[in-house]
Amino acid sequence: MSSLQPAQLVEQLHRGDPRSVARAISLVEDQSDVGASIMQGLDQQRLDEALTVGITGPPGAGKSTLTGALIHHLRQQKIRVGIIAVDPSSPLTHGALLGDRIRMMDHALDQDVVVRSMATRGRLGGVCAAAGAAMRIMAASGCRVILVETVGIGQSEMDIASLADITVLVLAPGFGDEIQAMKAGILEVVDLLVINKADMPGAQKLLFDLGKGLRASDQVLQTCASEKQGTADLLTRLLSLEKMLRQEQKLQQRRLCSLRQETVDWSLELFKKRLTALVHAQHCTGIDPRVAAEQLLNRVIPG
Ligand SMILES: Nc1nc2c(ncn2[C@@H]2O[C@H](COP(=O)(O)OP(=O)(O)O)[C@@H](O)[C@H]2O)c(=O)[nH]1
Ligand SMILES: [Mg+2]
Repeated sequence: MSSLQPAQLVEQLHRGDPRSVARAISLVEDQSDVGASIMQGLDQQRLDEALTVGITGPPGAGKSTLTGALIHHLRQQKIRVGIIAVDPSSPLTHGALLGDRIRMMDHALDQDVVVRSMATRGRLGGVCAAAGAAMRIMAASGCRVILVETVGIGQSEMDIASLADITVLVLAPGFGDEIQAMKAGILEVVDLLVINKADMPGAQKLLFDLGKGLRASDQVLQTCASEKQGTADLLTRLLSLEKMLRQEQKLQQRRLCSLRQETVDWSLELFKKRLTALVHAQHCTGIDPRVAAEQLLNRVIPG
């Protein structure tokens, strides 16, 4: 497999071969030149047709369970689905967060459920860049819907989730502190708010507490993901939102915006690598680092 030419790899992933999908994503993550040429060879029509959905929210709110339910409904409709789980906190849980649940739900042998975990090892910017590529690779492999689960409610997790076409925020009763910490600004980039664990006491109070942060146009949905209650409705809403965004040309705008953001992320990633090498190769004795940085940057991007 390692000796495979980019064109062959692209051909195999276009046929839906899961190993080629995994390999292509790894090559992009490793910032290899092969990765870059793979990205240029992807079937544009499939990229256009796919829908990406970012699912974010505090740990324990039920994102993975909800993702599992969505996979179930999508597979019932014979729709091929991709799942990307981004875990910013710990490389140790690599693959475990979502993988366990997927296995539990018997999708492990299903060739039309493509799963990928991405651990950040403290470099969220890098994952941000690679996550977009992973979404496109899955789309090119025939995934009609790609779900991206991010753990956490910080700005960086939101950045990743909002690379997707549609962003869903999952909350649950009992997460009052997280919600207080998160409120400012985050609801603005969310398309759909899901109050999960609607079977638990406090769901109504949560809705009430959120009230002030919500706009009249905000879509709020209550689910009980563990019982797959309300989750088919969530899928219906996602697909009708997609339809609306396409009709109003808004999907195109969102994608353009995401591509720009990814370009910034990639530039920073590649820049950092080259810059570090350059600085270490220089004999800059006695210059204040702040001044040295300014001089160096002026050579690349005059301010
Ligand atoms: N009561 C109840 N529990 C749920 C529901 N959805 C998920 N859970 C449970 O909540 C816990 C955390 O769910 P998980 O999907 O791993 O959350 P994540 O960290 O956001 O991905 C698990 O024990 C789930 O079984 C729900 O709708 N109702
Ligand atoms: Mg999870």
